[in-house]
Amino acid sequence: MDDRTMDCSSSSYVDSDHEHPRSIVHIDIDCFYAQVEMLRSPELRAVPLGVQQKNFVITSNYEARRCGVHKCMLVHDALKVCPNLKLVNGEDLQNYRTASNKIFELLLSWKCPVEKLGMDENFIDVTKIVQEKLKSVDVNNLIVPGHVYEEASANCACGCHTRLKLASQVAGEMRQKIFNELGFTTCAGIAHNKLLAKLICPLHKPNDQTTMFPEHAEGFMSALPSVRSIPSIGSKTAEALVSQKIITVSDLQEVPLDILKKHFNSDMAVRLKSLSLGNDNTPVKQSGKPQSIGLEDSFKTVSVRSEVEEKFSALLQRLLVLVREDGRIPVSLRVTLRKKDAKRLSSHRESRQCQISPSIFTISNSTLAVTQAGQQKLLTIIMRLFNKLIDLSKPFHLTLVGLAFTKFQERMTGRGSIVNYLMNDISVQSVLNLQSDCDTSATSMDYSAASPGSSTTTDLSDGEVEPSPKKPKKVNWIAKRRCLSKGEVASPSKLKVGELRLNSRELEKVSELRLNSRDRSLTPRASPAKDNMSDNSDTMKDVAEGGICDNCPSDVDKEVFNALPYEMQQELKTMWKNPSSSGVARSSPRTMNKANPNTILKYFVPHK
Ligand code: DCP
Ligand code: MG
Ligand code: MG
Repeated sequence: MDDRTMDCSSSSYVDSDHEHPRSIVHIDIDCFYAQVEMLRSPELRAVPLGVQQKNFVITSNYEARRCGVHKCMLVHDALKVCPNLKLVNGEDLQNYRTASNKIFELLLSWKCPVEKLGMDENFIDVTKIVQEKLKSVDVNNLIVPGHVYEEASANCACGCHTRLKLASQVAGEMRQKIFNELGFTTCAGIAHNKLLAKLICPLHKPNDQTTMFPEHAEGFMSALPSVRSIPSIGSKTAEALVSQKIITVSDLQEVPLDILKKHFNSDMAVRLKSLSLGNDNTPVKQSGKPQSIGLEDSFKTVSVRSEVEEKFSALLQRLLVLVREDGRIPVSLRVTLRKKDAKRLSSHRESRQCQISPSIFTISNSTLAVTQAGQQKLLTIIMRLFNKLIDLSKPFHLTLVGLAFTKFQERMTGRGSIVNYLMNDISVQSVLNLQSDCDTSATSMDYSAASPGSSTTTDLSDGEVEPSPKKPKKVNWIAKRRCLSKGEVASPSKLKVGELRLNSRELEKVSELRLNSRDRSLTPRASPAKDNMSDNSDTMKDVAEGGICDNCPSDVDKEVFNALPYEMQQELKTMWKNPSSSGVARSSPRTMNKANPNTILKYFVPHK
């Protein structure tokens, strides 16, 4: 099949004036949860398998489907049609999420936009890859893997047939790689837009793919039985359409736009019409990390506080696993309840959220973690939010509890981040723990405190939220330094190696350092005349206040220096006295080469 048009030079293919310029792949994993279970326990491959949540078989392997078990079937009914159905519990979504993320990450390796849709679907815009391929392939002999939806009737002048054939090959490569590296079989749809790619994806299930050329779009759409078959038409829009006797997609194709505009706003009417004809210009939006990470548990009814606490505790355990995988530090927590209204015989949801201290979380070996005490603290916060939502003096009936972390503090990583320094150098942890330890007790020097009992305790009693991490209290460095300076200098031996707590206030201290360095540079860079440190006496002078910064260079911000822990001050002093001994010349930190150690000095650089 040669669909090469007369003017299909390579360059004309990439012309954005093309009528059908894009090549979109939609990939859906076959019987996703069931495949995850079969990959974990290969013996399940040979038997009809159902994945159970509550009383439902939410999915099943194809062996079970052949026996008549279908998605979202009642367990009772599934066992009737398939008595030897093996059931596994699928209520813990952790393994499914992990698999989903691995598939997404693998697709990213093609370096084109990937949009994740739910757990087991991804859109990939392969337009650019196809453009590249066009430069090197013989377009006369292209083989299309899998199926083609109807044979191509006529060549499209824009050259899309060739592009879609190449896109189909890319889809085949992607599916093969997913199988080779992760073991999952998949289906794919290949078309010139997202709508069609998604709709044709399941036409040949399992483990196959389907390509559609644009001229078949309208005919394909007209055969869809219900307007709900169009993914972006939700229940409310469908209801509104049905109320106008627009039931099938064919009805929608035929109804005059003017009539539609009487019932929907103009943009919506045009969009509905367009979708019915198989047109969809929405881009593949690169997926990032989710805005919130949450879990819910529904049940018949819970009316006792202690039971609610148990539910939340179990939910929290599972949620923390997800947060650890995500890697971001949560700073906001939301509690959701579904209350049964006995009078109205209906249920409704209510939520309450509050900010939480990032210091509840620890980073150990680059992994986010929460200590037992931290977990207890979170549970306390959760139950306080619960108390705000429920009047405990009256009976209550809940049918769902939910927990979600809704805002996150990005962990600062990368070569330029001070976190690198902090993560590598034990002594710096005292800086980070300074505030909470001082606040807790002036004598407490237990820096192992990934510190449950520290001042980071979320106090919801007053206005129910902690001070916002975005607007931290101004930290009085001098006061904190005093807390440390009573001969109770932070001892590295008391620090837990690798455990690092960064909260926003602590990070702000770091930025304060940087800000100060901008105005009164700690580095001699701003003071070229003092670059030569061979004669310390010229460049250092005593500081009366506190008697701490003796022999500091004159261009050093004393306040900042005094607020540093003892070890760090010593390190700095040693370097100032003898720059070569530490391998860090007292020239600009920016000029340090790779051989130089990771030192706090390199973070004292004025921002440009
Ligand atoms: N799922 C769910 N609840 C539903 C439908 C699905 O929890 N009502 C879960 C189980 C599925 C997964 O989402 O494995 C993906 O949904 P799909 O619709 O893609 O179904 P499958 O991947 O299981 O099967 P298929 O081979 O038809 O894609
Ligand atoms: Mg699927
Ligand atoms: Mg799916």
